[in-house]
Amino acid sequence: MAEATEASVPAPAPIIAPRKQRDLARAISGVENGNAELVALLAALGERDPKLARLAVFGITGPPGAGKSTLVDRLIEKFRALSKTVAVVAIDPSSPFTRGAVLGDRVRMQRHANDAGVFIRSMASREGAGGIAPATRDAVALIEAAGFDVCIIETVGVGQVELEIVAIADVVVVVTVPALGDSVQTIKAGLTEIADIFVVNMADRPGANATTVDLKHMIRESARDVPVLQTIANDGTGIDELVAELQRFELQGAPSAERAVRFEVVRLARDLAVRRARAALDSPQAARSFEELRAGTKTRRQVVDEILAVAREGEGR
Ligand SMILES: Nc1nc2c(ncn2[C@@H]2O[C@H](COP(=O)(O)OP(=O)(O)O)[C@@H](O)[C@H]2O)c(=O)[nH]1
Ligand SMILES: [Mg+2]
Repeated sequence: MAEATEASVPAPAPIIAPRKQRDLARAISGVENGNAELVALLAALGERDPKLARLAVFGITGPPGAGKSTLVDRLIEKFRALSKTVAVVAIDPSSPFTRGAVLGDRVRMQRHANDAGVFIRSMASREGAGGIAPATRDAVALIEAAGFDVCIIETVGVGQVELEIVAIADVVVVVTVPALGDSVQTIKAGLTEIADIFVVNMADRPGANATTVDLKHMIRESARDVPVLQTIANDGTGIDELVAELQRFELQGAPSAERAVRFEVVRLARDLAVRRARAALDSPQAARSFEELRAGTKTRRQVVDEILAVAREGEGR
């Protein structure tokens, strides 16, 4: 009896102090604007300590209009019901210069705006300049420092952006919709590689089962164990199953860690190579080579090789 009485008293919903929310929003603006001091501070704090890290980071990606934001809204609701605080970072690749909200997303998630256990932030992506990576990674570090339990990153599945999500998220969910034609050609090959979970949203539309079967077939070929779920984000159908899968992955202890490291190594190596090439282009040797190019005493190929040689000098270090 006593137990029943205790169980009937609802636990207070966990929140993040409004002051902290405001500070978090400011700090994220700081890293977005490249505040050097803040970025250095973050670097000093280091990566997430695997022993301390308790923030679960879920990436949700897929084509525009697939229902990602609607799904995220449902996930917020479920995680709140599980007494978890939730931060959402919506990456908007369509407007590289506008800070602030993607209007539709804001409207869809607005009902959580007064919940102090929820933090919602839109960030611009910087396609061509490292994509989402630097500022988003810092934002996630800040969200973790603020003490959130769950972070959901929504990205539109176009270009490089969705590939970079794997370097940040513990679990990547690829959202798709029933194919209009007779196959799932709409799913880009790259997306099957990064998906930990596939969601066929808009399962209320015709073709959902065929698309699910097609996806399962594709996955069987790739020999990876990727669950394929159906959801109707509009009415909440299938969301419990999605949350269960997300939590199952979480319990396994970030199986995507090795994959994240692989992506990160490639990304950092690329950045390093670009920095060296730029430095080589500004070197005295390059100035001499350009001089000879103008004078017509060296070919373009020779000049490229000379400058590349300068870039390579630093390789051993
Ligand atoms: N019929 C149907 N419509 C949906 C479903 N999920 C989302 N939508 C609608 O699809 C539109 C795009 O959703 P949105 O969440 O903004 O997609 P996003 O661009 O992927 O973030 C909205 O009008 C939603 O109401 C669903 O499961 N079934
Ligand atoms: Mg959206």
